[in-house]
Amino acid sequence: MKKSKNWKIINNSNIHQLFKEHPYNKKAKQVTDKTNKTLITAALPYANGKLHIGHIAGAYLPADTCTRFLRLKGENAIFICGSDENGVPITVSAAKENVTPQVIIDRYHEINKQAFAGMNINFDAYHRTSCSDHTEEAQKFFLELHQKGHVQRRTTEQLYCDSCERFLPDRYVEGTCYHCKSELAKGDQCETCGKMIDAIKLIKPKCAICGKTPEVKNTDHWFFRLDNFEKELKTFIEERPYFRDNVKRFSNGLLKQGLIARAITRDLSWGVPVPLEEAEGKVLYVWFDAPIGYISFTKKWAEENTNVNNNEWKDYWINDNSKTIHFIGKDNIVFHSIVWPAMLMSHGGYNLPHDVVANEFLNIKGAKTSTSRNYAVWIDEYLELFSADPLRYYLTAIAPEGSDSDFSWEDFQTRNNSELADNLGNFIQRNIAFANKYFDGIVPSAENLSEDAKNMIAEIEIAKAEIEKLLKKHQYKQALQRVMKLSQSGNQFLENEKPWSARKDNIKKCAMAVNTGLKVVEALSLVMAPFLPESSKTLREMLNLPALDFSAWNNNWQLKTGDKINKQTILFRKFDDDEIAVQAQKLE
Ligand code: B3M
Ligand code: ZN
Repeated sequence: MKKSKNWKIINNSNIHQLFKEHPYNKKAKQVTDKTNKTLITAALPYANGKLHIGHIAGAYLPADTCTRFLRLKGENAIFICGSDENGVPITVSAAKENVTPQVIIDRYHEINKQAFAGMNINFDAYHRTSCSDHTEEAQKFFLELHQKGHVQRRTTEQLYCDSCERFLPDRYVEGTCYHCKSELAKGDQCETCGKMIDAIKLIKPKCAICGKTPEVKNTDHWFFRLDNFEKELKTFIEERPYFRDNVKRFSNGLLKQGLIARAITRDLSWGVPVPLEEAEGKVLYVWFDAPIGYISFTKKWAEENTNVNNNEWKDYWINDNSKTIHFIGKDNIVFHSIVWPAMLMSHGGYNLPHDVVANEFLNIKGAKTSTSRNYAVWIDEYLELFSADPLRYYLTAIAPEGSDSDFSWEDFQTRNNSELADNLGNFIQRNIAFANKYFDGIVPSAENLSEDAKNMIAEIEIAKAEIEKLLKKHQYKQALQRVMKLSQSGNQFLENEKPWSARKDNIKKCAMAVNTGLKVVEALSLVMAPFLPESSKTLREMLNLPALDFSAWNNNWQLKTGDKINKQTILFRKFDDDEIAVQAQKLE
């Protein structure tokens, strides 16, 4: 049994910066509160390496944008995540560095937490699956399934390396994929085609530690009877027609092949020990214990953020009015739309996932990011030179929502300079500068609205409604495009009204234009907030408006004629060629 650690409980200082007054600071009711709740999760990153832009674009950024939007809408939403600290990749890294797995997970849990905070990806809880409370939760979950007869012991053939004197589960064996012939296949999944691998069938298998050819030996493992849930899973998928196409395609593909029982234990010393006497020396397969982290971390959140009865976790997991939305990358689809729901069905009592929002992959200049070849843009390195919002903007603007997409430093520079700075930043700057320069920073009155102004004010409501609709459908890329289109219309409005020349001969017309322009600026400070939280916060200060708080999306516009606003500051600086060239060079 892994010794229980007296882990320092992760402090929760990084609760959403936008909503200091977190709705959960209100005294939670003694009984669980059955109102609508939404639990947002993002795939638990392995604490085995640093985060790069592919991770952020894949799951964490859309999940954060979603949570921010739901809170602005007055939804009780919490964002739960944490480090995935079991599993073979960590022990392989530890062996290669000649350190303990604990050293690896402590290092990367901390680095990743900092990187998320630096990107303003704010979880309500960011825990770790090496904590004893997760171990106990996973063991309890396993015993429940075992007791219900959905876990079966079988003698299996496994690859064994006699020079390392150990069985070779999952990543401990590499070889050529028998589906697509790629040489990047591991013992559990092929990195190229994403298909599940039966290690015994690998072509030219070799031990990942010493490179020798392994032999086949018998060993007992416990299998989850996934096949028992085929019918329920078909219904589960059919009842979720709003699933993205990639989730439906992968899930229906697997269901058509027919489900088989899957081994959920491994011959490893690192991980959640299998809580059965006869399973000495075996641990739960990491993909069995990791999703249970969604539950154990929610419990931890309730302990740390609500009042003593700690029942609030049930508001999310045992409540017909609540929804769970899992954000993942496409390589995790099968685990989240088939295996995890079957585990929940088998356990019984818990809500099934309402949605599984899977992004495709983000490539760099047409090639797959590769940690091993250091072909990546690392978040910690990015944050040393740039702020979060330009990257949040760009990764949403090119999000791989329906197909793989491509990052390049040159495109990042172009879009920051021509869209963030020249469109959004410029529009905001001009309006605030006009109010300060022509009207001493006082919002001027708007009499005799021109046709343009009436249309502009109408477009504010139209744009806000369209953005809301797109966000509810997890179409973040299009929602952001609609934000930018509103700003573009604002710029066009100024070009038509020309307040800079109207001020000379028709100050009332100038005042009407500036008043209208400031209304668009206030609307932008709201609709940009889920995407660009830092810039929205700065803009609200410029407008001398209160910070956006819980359910601000439902409030009336606040800026009034006669209000005093502050001086403009630069929201988005332009990136020059050589600072970008230095970054692009690193990838060569
Ligand atoms: N640790 C990360 C990955 O496969 C994996 C996700 C677990 S979510 C429960 O990229
Ligand atoms: Zn070996």
